[in-house]
Amino acid sequence: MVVMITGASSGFGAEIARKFIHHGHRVIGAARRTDRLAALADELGSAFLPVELDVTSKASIEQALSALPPDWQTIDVLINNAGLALGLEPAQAAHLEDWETMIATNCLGLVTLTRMVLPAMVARGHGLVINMGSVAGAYPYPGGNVYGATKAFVDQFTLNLRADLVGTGVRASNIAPGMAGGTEFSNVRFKGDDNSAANVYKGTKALTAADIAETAFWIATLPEHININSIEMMPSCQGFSPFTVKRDV
Ligand code: NDP
Ligand code: 8X3
Repeated sequence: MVVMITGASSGFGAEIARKFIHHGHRVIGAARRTDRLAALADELGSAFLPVELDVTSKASIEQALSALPPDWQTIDVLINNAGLALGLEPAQAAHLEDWETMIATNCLGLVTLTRMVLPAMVARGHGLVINMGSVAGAYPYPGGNVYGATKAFVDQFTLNLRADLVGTGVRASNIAPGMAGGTEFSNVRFKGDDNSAANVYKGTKALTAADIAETAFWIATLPEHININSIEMMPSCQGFSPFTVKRDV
């Protein structure tokens, strides 16, 4: 299979690339940081094709897809993994630019690339789109405001893809992980405040990128008559918040 993975320069994306390549598949690894992609290419060899891509730019997506070498143009699996959370402030204090970047990356970037890759999958009667959602798309938490809303979008977009693609041979799945450590997610969220980022995982046994890679690989290697619509997964140490109750006492 040829698997295109966005956000392959770090975290889940890099580990998903390793997983598929170790099982004999080829991976187009896309991200903005080409130095990271080059290091991964050194590690993984010719089965890994590094591609510079900014999902927030339609022109960048078009350029990346049109520049694929002929024997890499048949994308069997698209894994829309690139994404980010920025900030944890309450809505009334959050930065609008952070909200714009999250929507541009997690929503607009994901649908743009999907729209460009889908027609060839449908024409071939074969393909799979895996979108990276989050438990934040299903459960609210303080400061989750727009990040959670973008992941709810990813969840519903995936289900609506299913509605459109039924009978075409093209499948769509949403993976919604809870807290996962060992990636740059929290470093990005806290904008380089690595102490705050590390504190998120203190005393926990969080999910790992390898756990997510295992799940993505499982979904992609099931027989084609099976479509996993959505998988929600958490580390055993994570649960649900109680409702907030403001009492006037
Ligand atoms: P990382 O920060 O380690 O990886 C994020 C990846 O997204 C990087 O490779 C980054 O590459 C890429 N990316 C960000 N913006 C863009 C862009 N504009 N264009 C192309 N690539 C971009 O985080 P994770 O691996 O933890 O997260 C991966 C996905 O999983 C995200 O969608 C995240 O929301 C989701 N998720 C994470 C969880 C967690 O707890 N870690 C839990 C649930 C979901 P580069 O900067 O080089 O462009
Ligand atoms: C990442 C998990 O709980 O930080 O999507 O939102 S969480």
